[in-house]
Amino acid sequence: MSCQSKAVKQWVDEMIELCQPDKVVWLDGSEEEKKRLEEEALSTGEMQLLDQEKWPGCLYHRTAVNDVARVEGRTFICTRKEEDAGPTNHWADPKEMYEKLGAMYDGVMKGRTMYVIPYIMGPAGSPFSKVGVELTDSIYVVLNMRIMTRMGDVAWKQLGDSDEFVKGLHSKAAVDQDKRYIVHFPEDNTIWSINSGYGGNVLLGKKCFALRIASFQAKNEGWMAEHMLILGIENPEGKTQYLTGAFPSACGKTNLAMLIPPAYAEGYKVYTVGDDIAWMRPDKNGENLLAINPESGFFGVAPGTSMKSNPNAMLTTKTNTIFTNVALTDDMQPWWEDMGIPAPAHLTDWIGDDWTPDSDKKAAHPNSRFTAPAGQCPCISDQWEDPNGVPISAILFGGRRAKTAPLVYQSFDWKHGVFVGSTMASETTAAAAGAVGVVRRDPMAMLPFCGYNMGDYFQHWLDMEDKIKNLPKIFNVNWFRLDDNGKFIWPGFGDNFRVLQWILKRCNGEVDAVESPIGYLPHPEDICLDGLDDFTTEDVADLLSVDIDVWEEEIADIEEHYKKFDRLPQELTDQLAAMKERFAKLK
Ligand code: GTP
Ligand code: SPV
Ligand code: MN
Repeated sequence: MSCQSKAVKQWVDEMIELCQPDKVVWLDGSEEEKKRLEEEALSTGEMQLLDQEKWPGCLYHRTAVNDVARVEGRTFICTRKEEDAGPTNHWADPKEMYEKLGAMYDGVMKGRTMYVIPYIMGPAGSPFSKVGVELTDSIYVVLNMRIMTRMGDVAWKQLGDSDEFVKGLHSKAAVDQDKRYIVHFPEDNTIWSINSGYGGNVLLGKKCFALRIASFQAKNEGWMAEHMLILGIENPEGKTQYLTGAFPSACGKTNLAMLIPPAYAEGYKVYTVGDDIAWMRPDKNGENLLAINPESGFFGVAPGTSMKSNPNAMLTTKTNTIFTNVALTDDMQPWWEDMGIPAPAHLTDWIGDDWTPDSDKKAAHPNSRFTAPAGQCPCISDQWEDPNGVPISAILFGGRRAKTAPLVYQSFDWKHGVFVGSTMASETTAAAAGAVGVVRRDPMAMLPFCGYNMGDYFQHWLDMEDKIKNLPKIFNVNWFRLDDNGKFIWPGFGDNFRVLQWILKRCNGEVDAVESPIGYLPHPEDICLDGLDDFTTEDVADLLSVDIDVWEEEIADIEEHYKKFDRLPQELTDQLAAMKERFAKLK
């Protein structure tokens, strides 16, 4: 099967004329093709082979030192009208942007090969799924897209002769950070990316398509594209319930999606459906909200991943995985901080320099990543490729909050849940360029990923209420409260199951809760602590405390936050006023 779409062929011809590659390769997704590309990337030094006995099929790659994370300041949403991108997105006139970048793409692939990558976001044949084509001059991108998406002939088959596909153009160009642009034209289903070779900037199926373009499509078509993990929890009776969670980048989605329940929870199993992105839509009868994972791999944060913190991720990455910007041992094994393996006497760090344990720099970049096939995950759900998706019982919001947010609370209802999501905040991480550890409001973890006006996005969330009979319950979680010494209070990771269990009990009407001004809180004794030796119900009570003075500041900050939006739904302003009143009553 090759490309049957006239629209694809015509567009590829135009882009060839623009970029002037020496060679054009249409990819089919076969094993033979993969081998050929790997060999080429190894021969040029673009990739390195890891120890094939210990890490079969695994490759290593370093990006340019200036190119290690998404660049939100250089990410644009180019709608015809500026107000449709909204005040929280960078906007430029599409005509001007096409001209400006067109000049940069002019002849950029001279002396290079252009790879044509057809791919599907979503399982083949699913009514949720959508086709994209990415043109790139990077073999690294091809090999990653091969893991992260259903790539090759399967996508031409899905597309047929249709002209409905997302056009993605990528060139590393000179990897010049001053000329780096990640640009979306939602009204044209088009993405142009230039001067980067890193993750979310260049794997165009991921954040660019599956969130920015897809969120725009979803709003127009009545569904949701969200920055969410999806997991299933099977109880000892064999019943499985699913939940999704939106946490900002590097705030624990991959870890939660793969958690192993503590020993006390015998008979419970947690299954991963997705670790980063969820596409959700009501079923035909409007009974349930169904979710799929549009990706087929994990592009996960390496540092901190160990057999202790996330054994499922460690086992997933033992074979057929690409490691980017981690450190290398002298015998060609990947290494990163908190991998659970003591640092060897000598490493080559992510920059390519010599590194010893007394060095004051990190050996692996804090945003170094693994790209691993989802199917290799020991706890992958047997529903993960279900074309119809899985029904969602609960939606979690969360982030890194040192003080304010309690361990968990439940929203009063859907509208209040949308309010909770719209006010989400987190301390920034290394996943995006810029300062780390600054509190930033990141509604629904979508601020960097919404392809249209955020006010309209909130309205879209509010509108979903009438389309779903069994609405998922909405919760907020925070694994990251700190004690006075700056240490995490909550053990986190597998022990987060204790919180998930309370959440499911709430969904099933099996436990009551305490009403507070911010939502329903658990009775501290309803968070099971079996097997947690150093942790008492008083400690839980402490983690669940809602400090009135801190929340007064929080309310003032939310008021400032809301001023940033030009199309904020009245409903959310009303929700804020109602919360303020609930606090006032306590005084
Ligand atoms: P993206 O891939 O950027 O979207 O990140 P993510 O949301 O999938 O985050 P991930 O699970 O990779 O976790 C990021 C960091 O948070 C890692 O360093 C983890 O070790 C740490 N982390 C995850 N869960 C917990 C937790 O429950 N407690 C604590 N203290 N840290 C956690
Ligand atoms: C994130 O930053 O949320 C990621 C990594 O998942 S990237 O693909 O670079 O966006
Ligand atoms: Mn992410």
